[in-house]
Amino acid sequence: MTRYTVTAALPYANGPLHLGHIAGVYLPADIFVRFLRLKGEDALFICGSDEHGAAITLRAKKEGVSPQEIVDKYHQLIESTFQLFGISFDIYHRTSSALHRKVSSDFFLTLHKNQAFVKQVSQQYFDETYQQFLADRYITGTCPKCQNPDAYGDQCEKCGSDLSPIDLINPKSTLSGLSPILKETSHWYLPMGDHETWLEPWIQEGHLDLNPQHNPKEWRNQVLGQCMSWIKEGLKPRAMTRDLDWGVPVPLPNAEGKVLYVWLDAPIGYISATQAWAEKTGKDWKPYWKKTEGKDTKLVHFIGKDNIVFHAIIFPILLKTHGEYILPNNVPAYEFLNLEGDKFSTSRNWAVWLHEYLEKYPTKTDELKYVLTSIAPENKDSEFTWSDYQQRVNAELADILGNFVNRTLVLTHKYFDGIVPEAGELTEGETMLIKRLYEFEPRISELMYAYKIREAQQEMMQIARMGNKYLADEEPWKKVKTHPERVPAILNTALQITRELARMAQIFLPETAKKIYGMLNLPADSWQSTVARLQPGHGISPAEILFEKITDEMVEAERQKLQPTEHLTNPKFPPMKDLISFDDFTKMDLRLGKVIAAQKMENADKLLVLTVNTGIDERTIVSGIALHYKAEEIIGKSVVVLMNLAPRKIRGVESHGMLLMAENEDGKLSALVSERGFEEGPTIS
Ligand code: B3M
Ligand code: ZN
Repeated sequence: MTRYTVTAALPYANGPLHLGHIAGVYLPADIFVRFLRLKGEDALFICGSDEHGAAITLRAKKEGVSPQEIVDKYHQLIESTFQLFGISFDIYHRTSSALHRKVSSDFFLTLHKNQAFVKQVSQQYFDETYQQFLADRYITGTCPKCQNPDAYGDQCEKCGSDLSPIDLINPKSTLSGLSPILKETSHWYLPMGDHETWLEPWIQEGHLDLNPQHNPKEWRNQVLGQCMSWIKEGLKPRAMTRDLDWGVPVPLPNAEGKVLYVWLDAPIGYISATQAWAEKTGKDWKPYWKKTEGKDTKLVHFIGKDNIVFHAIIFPILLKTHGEYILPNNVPAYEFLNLEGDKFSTSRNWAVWLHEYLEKYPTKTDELKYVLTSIAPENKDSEFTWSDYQQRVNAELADILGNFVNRTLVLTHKYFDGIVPEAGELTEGETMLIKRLYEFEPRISELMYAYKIREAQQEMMQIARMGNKYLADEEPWKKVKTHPERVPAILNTALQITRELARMAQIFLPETAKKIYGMLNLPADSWQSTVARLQPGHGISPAEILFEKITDEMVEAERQKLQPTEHLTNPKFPPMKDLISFDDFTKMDLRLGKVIAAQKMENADKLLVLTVNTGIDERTIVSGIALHYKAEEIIGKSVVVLMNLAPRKIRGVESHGMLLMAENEDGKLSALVSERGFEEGPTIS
């Protein structure tokens, strides 16, 4: 038995999960762990929410709430979605917990004691309006490598280059949209270049496991390739701290206002999550992480390809420098899944959200798992389309797997009252077929140990295909009349195939496997030895349909639902902002008010000071319309007023609310005055 610590990348708690996340991390990790457990390995499956970093604080700013509210909301949604989908984590933890703060602070202190960092003063971009340093996603600009105008301070999502804010051409603050200034600040840097000498051979060969039964020969090509190209370019020092007020505070003197870089604390989140699991279960966490207690433990990180450097280079440097920890045995990274011809995009609303799918189709989890594994982006990007989903469910799951199981069970009931018949004498073909049947498990196991999960699932389907073809060739429904003596052997054989199919399906299609075992009236089998044969005389339960066909209507409805917001743009106008909820909208109190007095603000070209009768009060509103309306022109007009905008002082005059105006292409403004005789006075709109 081998001990495995399997981690799945901690999702940022800043939005719901979509199918891209699932296909390229969580589902393959879950299948792998289910496999290890059935093989009798000691596997611990770790995940949790990543609740720090700019991904969270910027989302909070966008939604107008605190970072804590953001992580609480999305942590809950993500955790319950995983649970409904049947992802079998041993723990789903979170990095905003007190335990994580302690574990990551202690880890940092040990690194500091071991002289892992170099403290350096440098000039960094600073937003004067917001009084904040701008790292990572707080700054955007043009990528120096591919000219993408929307590259982030840490990375260009278009060409995948790793960037630093200083590299950006024409940098702009994400907070104010303005050009930043440079200001001095100090940070703790990880001199990654110092580690190249051991990293390179370790990545190339150091992880090789000499027991071929238990391990892949090597890391995936794209992981090796990415690591080698990083090392070839020369690893640069990287700051491991940030000037932010959200995160794990740097546990050193004179570090006020500084927190750990999210990519330092997040992987340590795997360790704190393991400790939380140990506390909960009364088990020991150390064998899953520490060299002394678990020197043969295999640490495996399932991740997306954009996380490779953090898991295959930076985290191993940290683990090794700390000194007490094992290093990863493998880092199976996935390429990206696309959706109906385009990239998944939260901001453009081009996504299939898992929680919405589960809400609508709560019983179709295995269908989705099957499709996502069939198209898993193991070696290259792949694509999800609804028609492909329909095709795979209908033509493969329903017509092959479901059909085979159903025919076998229905015929057993029909001809033998639901009692497994004696096999009697098998033909040569049947003896061969049974032999082949029990060769699937070792083959699937080998593929699974090599992280070839997509191929492993194809092998499982081969069992169903074999069974389906066998029944079609033998035609027991005809032989019952022509050669009735053959029928017991045929159905006995088909039932043995069904049981083996259920045994293999447990890792890919857990709900389906459960149903088949239920119909066979058997407890689930492990994968540790050849499965016991179904004994003659054993009574089975009634047959039920495993998979409903996916209708054209469902496919059409799902396609219709995908409405990218980008189709609503026109270069003449600014793009539409992110969607808001109906609740957000109803927070605005909009009314018609009548302008009863107006005068130009002194020394301000653009401002008028208005007095508006709103029906419930007369209020002062400072409005920037002086270039479009003369004071006397607007007096007496009815205008739409945003009533509950927080008061604001403009040039010393307190303004209560705002007038709604329309703006044309040339920037000309027009007051929105109502028609239909509502002009006379204040009205609720
Ligand atoms: N939160 C980044 C991502 O979702 C990230 C992974 C952390 S794993 C320690 O791409
Ligand atoms: Zn680029």
